[in-house]
Amino acid sequence: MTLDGGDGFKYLPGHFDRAAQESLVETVRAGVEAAPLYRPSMPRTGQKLSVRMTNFGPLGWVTDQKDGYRYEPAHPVTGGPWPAMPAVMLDLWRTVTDYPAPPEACLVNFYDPDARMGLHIDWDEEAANAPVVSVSLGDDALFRLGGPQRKGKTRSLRLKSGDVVVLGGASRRFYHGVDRIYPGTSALLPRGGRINLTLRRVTLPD
Ligand code: MD3
Ligand code: FE
Repeated sequence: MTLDGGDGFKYLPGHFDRAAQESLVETVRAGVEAAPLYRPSMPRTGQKLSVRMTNFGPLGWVTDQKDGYRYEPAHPVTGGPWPAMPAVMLDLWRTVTDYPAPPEACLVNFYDPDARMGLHIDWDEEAANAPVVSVSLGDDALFRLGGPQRKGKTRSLRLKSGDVVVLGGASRRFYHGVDRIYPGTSALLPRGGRINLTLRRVTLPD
C-alpha cells in the first residue's frame, strides 16, 4: 500500500517485513561498531541534541557549536571515514525514488524513550530537488509534518517499525519533527528505542 498526498510525500507502511527489519538492524549494529553513535551539539548555543547520531556513506550530516550544520566525510569523534552505504539502502533508494544519482548520506538517528526532534526544515543539501527517504525501526514514533511555514497546519502520523516515508517535491521543504517515542511498542531492538535512517543526496550530480 502507498499513500501519496500529492505534494511528493509518500507513506509506505510496513515496507520492510520483520525479517528485513532484523537484517537492517544487524547492518546498523555493524556500522555503529566502527562509527559510534554520539550526541551532536547545536550551532551557537552548544546545546546537545537528545537524539544520538552517526552516518553511513561518503558524507555524513554533523553539527557542532562552532561550525553548525553541514556534511562531512569523517566521523567527528573518531576522525575516521563513515562506514560504506549499505547495499540494502541503495536498493531502497532505487526502488522508491526516480532520482538519477545515488544517495550520499545515510543519517542514523537513535531515539531513547525521552528523545525528541523539534520542528525543522532540512536545508543543508545542495541537491534541493532530490527526495529524502526515511526508514523507521524499533519503537513507534509520533511524527509531525507541517508545510513550508512554521506557523501552518500540521498532520501527525504514528510511524512504526518497517515503515518507509519518501519526502519529494514540495514536501522536501516542509517543517517536520518527532514529538514523542512510544516505549515498549516494538521488540525489534532488545534494549528498546527507535532508529530512523534517512537517505539524502547532498551534492548536485554532474
Ligand atoms: C519531511 N528525522 O533527520 S525522518 C532528520 O524520524 C529528521 O528521525 C526524523 O527529520 C526522524 O532530519 C524524521 C522523516 C523525514 C526526513 C526528512 C524530511 C521527514 C521529512 C524532509 C522534509 C520533510
Ligand atoms: Fe529532518
